[in-house]
Amino acid sequence: MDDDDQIQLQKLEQRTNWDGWRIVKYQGFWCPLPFFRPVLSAQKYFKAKDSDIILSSLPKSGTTWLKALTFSIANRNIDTQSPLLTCNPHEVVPFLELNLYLNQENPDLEQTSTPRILATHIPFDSLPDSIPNSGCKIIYICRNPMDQFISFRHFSLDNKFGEKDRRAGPLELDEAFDMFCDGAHHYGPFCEHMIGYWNAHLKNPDKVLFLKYEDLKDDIALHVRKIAEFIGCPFSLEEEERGLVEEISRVCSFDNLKNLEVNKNGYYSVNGIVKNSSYFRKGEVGDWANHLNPAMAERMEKLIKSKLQGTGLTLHINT
Ligand code: PAP
Repeated sequence: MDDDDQIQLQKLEQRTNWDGWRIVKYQGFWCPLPFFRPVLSAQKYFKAKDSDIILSSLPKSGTTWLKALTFSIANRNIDTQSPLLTCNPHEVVPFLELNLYLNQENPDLEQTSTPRILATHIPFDSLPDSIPNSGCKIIYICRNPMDQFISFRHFSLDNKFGEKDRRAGPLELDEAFDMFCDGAHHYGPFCEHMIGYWNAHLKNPDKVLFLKYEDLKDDIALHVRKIAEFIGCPFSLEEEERGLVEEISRVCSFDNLKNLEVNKNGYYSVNGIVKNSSYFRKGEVGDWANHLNPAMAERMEKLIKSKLQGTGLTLHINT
């Protein structure tokens, strides 16, 4: 981080997230401190190409699944040659701020094969300018915030992920939920994150595809076709007839990915070591009900209702 960035950081509000990570409020969102400098670098240096596909999400909203699907759809390689059989989807589709810009200020991304499929958790309004301003495509996925919160809680507590950056022990569930509802969490506030991409989708649906985890769970084949059309490579009649849509859906399914050797016993490096298995916990809709009480759910429902009022965005929160 150069001196200007240091000075900027010193002026920003900081808090400790419920999991012990420091988070810093930057451009209206809570950026995990270890990714602050990488976010600045990505904003400064990343040059999107018209052919790029950017996958965006809040953590634990279906990113891993979306990476596997988009990679398979764009490359049509789901046979024995697919890298997904031997690599975690996060290795196949890197994040801007968590991988590419983490250790390098301005990495050379020119050699990456086309289309470049890259991911980020950065909110729409804070994306590097070249993303909204180029012809590249953005695919956003969101999820019931209660499931997302519970998923993140398991992930963060089960892993040594970012241990060196944790400044405190984790808070109890109810205190953590309070912070989450207040929007103080990784890349939060969650409603604003979703609304940013939702408005961008409404403004330009050919540029931003807006997906919901629960809808993919409900009908994956429909969404595989939708993603293919959106990125400009719809399935041909021949591909449809040989069952490619179903095969991509199967290869990228929770059960298939979870049971691959690499995802059972492998590790992924992102500001620390993460067990690949922790990206495949339950993969269900509505697991929040096993952890949050009805009063918490009611609070969340009210919050979402008031925040999303007038936006036209609805979430699957009662399933
Ligand atoms: P990330 O943001 O850290 O990459 P992300 O992939 O968005 O995480 O979220 C992980 C969640 O997606 C986990 O949910 P859970 O904790 O409620 O189980 C994980 O199980 C789920 N998941 C991962 N892969 C798939 C898949 N192929 N199909 C459905 N759900 C999946």
